[in-house]
Amino acid sequence: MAEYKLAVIPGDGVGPEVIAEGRKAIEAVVRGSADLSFDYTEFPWGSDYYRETGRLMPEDGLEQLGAFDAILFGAVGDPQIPDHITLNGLLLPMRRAFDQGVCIRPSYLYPGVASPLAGKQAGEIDLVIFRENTEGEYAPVGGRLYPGTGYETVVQSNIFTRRGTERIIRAAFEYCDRRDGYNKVTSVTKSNAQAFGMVFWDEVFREVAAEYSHIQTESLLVDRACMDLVRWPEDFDVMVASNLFADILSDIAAVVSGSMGLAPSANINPERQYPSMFEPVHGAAFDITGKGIANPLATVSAVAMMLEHLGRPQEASRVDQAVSQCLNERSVVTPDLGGSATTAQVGDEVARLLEQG
Ligand code: GGG
Repeated sequence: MAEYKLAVIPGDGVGPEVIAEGRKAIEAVVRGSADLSFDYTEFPWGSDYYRETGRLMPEDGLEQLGAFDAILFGAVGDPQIPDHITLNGLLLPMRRAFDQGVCIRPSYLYPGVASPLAGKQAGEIDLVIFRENTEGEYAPVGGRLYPGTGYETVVQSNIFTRRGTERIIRAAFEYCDRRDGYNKVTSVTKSNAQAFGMVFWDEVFREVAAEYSHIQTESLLVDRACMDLVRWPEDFDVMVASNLFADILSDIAAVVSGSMGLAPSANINPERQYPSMFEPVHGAAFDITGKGIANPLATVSAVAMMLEHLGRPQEASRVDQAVSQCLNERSVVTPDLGGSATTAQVGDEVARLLEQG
């Protein structure tokens, strides 16, 4: 019997609503499996915790999380607290402390889901974005001098290390190599303007690409990549980009594939020295918090990515199939997909499909 220790951080906004449904999917998988169990520990961290304690998580929060096999995370963000405080107090420290340098964000146009782009058929959009996840534009390096004066000076530095850059690019090629039907890796930078970090990124991309000469490669400037993701998303297999660029590109990829509510992500520590973290790409979504209409399928798909990472590919595939079937049947889908089901009804439907096999 394999028992995994799972840290669950529902977080803010719709986070607790979608995490509850992710847990239903895990429990349905466990019920259908003779040799799998999860021991959950839920942490009440996030913006309410900040209001009570002045911190998004306790001082030893990362130390506590370090003992788990994986982390399932909901969302962070609060209308009353500046976003740079919430993000830097919980989500980004986890990604950095656990060296989760490889963020994987798949986008797929499922049967039953309409793309906002005219004429796109199911399966036509099928791409995976590899996001460098611990450095780049998100590095907490900078400072502010003479605030409030006419001499106010602000520095925000991008950091690109050879280890981090090579690791994410190599992960993108390895994934492309493994995945049936994929044969192209597209690197996205802005090296015409960012003449240090991104010229370096382009060089590392060429070096790593040379080891995978059977895979097609392409280097695009980020403005061109954004245009192409909207007009020709079917042209992409794997995209690899810096922390900020890949974050933006993955939002575009999610909406052209039908909904932000379908986009999962895995924040992977490839060396498996620390727990990896699994979350929906979407944030706290204040506009729909408490209404019970958030789409939980991004979280359910993140659960599938977690099962795959934990070495349970069959269970992962069962969860993916349940998501696909739920979308294809279209009878129980949330309003973002044109339905009228609640978050809990979709979670129940996925659990039913999983149990029905
Ligand atoms: N579940 C993801 C989440 O809470 N996202 C909030 C956010 O602002 N994320 C920015 C990022 O992932 O870089």
